[in-house]
Amino acid sequence: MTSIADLAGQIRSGDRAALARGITLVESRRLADSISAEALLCDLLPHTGNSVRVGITGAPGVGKSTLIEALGLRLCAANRRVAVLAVDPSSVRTGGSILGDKTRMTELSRHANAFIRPSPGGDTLGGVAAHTREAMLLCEAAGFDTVLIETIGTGQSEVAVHGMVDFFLVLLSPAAGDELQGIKRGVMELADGVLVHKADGDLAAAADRAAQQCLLAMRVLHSGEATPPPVVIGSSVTGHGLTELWRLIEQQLVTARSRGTFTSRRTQQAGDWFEHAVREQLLSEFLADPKVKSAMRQAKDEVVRGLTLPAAAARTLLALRSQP
Ligand SMILES: Nc1nc2c(ncn2[C@@H]2O[C@H](COP(=O)(O)OP(=O)(O)OP(=O)(O)O)[C@@H](O)[C@H]2O)c(=O)[nH]1
Ligand SMILES: [Mg+2]
Repeated sequence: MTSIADLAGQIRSGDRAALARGITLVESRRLADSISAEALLCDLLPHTGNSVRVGITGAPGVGKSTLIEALGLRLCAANRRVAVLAVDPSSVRTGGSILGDKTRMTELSRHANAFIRPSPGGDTLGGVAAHTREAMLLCEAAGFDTVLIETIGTGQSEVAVHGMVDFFLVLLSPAAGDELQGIKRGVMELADGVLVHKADGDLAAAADRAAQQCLLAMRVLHSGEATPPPVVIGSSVTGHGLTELWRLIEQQLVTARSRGTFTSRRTQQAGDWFEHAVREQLLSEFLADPKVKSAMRQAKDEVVRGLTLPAAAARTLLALRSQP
């Protein structure tokens, strides 16, 4: 069996099989594995942080995976090392995965400079997202300088992905006029940039119109700021607009670095993840307590029968913590 120190060394040397094993370790729910995973992450922490982290979201079918494949191949051709990860809320429910089942990103997955990891399974979105963040750190330690994270635009998962990336890109389809109403306002507020996708063939004219509409919407949403997040047009089928898109992302990050907001955003994110971890650990330790488990069943029964108020029952339950 490889020791954690050996595994860390192999990951740092860029060994993909070791990286995959490391990610499996951080995703594991076994207690012994979580202790090893923590040791591995601690070992590798000084070697993380050196990548451009980009989150990509949008409604199902808007072309997120196709964009990642097209963009990823261009970046790999330019000698960048690209890791692709996913936070997929549907995997929490069904055990499926947006990257694993639907789109295999066949060409990118074969490229020597790329590493693709489907979404981890898990009980909660918070857990899946935390694992994806840890997988991202391992990828960075393995020398990947670009991390692309795909997530479906449903609301909660965007907030989680926004909380782990430097640039959050929202994809809209050329029918964005209707779509803008469907996509939650909160998601548009999180966007660092918007790509009106599938701007090719018959859809090109509609994409132009959608971009104009979106620009107006972004101006309203960000009326207090000097410049609203940019809106661009592109197609992963023709490749049109993709060079400009990446140039724009890089430019935004250069500006963020010079203003200090790049570092402050990452600092804020790390603090938020810490608080999240405290909450998760408190909750799981509390719920694992046998005393709590049985009291919880009884309290729940009383609540559903209308004998106790939920808040009062919760307070009684929490008071068990301080009892020996
Ligand atoms: N015309 C056109 N079609 C595209 C483009 N990009 C993707 N598509 C098509 O859109 C469909 C969905 O593409 P995906 O990349 O799987 O979309 P997705 O957003 O990853 O989908 P989910 O992961 O299911 O949410 C596929 O049939 C693609 O071929 C594009 O730039 N132009
Ligand atoms: Mg996809």
